[in-house]
Amino acid sequence: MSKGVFITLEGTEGSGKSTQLKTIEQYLQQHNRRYIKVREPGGTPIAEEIRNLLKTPRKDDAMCDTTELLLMYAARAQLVNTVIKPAIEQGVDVICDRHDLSTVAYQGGGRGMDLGEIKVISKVVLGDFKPNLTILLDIDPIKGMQRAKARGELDRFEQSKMDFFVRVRNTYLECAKQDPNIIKVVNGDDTLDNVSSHIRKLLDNLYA
Ligand code: T5A
Repeated sequence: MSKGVFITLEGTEGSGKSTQLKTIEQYLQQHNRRYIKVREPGGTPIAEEIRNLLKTPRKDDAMCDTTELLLMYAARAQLVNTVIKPAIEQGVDVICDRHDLSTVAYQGGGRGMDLGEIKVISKVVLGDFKPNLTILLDIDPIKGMQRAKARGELDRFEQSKMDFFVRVRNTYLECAKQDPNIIKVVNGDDTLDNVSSHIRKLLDNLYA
């Protein structure tokens, strides 16, 4: 039996990842692929509890950067080992809303944590496991945050200052330059139809 394909969606807040996840689902349904969809941080009961810890702002105990980093990887270890890898082994495709590249962009670029140290932890958690395709939805973070704000209350990350999101975006784009075979940049500021059609072309190439 052939293995499943691992597709990840990345981008700053409001870039349209959740929206475009539906495009990928439709594509996989039309092509009779078996698939599951998950999100990071989260995707299992334990990892969803960690997600709550990570996203909830609290005044009594501000989370330090190292805790944030290690919680991201704790959630990822749980999801990858108990859900993603078993699915892929059984020939089921996996669509994941955010994955390891988010840590490089947010904790590395955004928080300014040491990228070499992040790589070491990533290696411990993931080994050589990586996506077959990463779709990076790129948008000016000012526009992305306007979309996110229109949805209502902001979480702990969304309360960050704009220069944080600018660093996150720049790190994403730098990573895409370094790994152009896997990370494909899509303009997230285009019309919904154009973004979807770009993603469908990327999927045509992936499954060709
Ligand atoms: N994080 C995560 C880290 O710091 N390190 C890590 O390792 C990981 C894994 C997760 C947070 O955790 C951080 C990053 C995040 O801050 P989350 O709730 O999962 O939190 O946050 P996001 O993934 O950023 O989710 P968002 O919902 O904010 O962004 P999306 O999914 O990219 O945006 P989406 O699709 O919900 O769209 C937002 C709005 O824009 C509209 C949609 O209808 C929606 O209203 N929209 C468009 N409007 C016009 N034109 C388009 N092309 C549009 N596309 C979408």
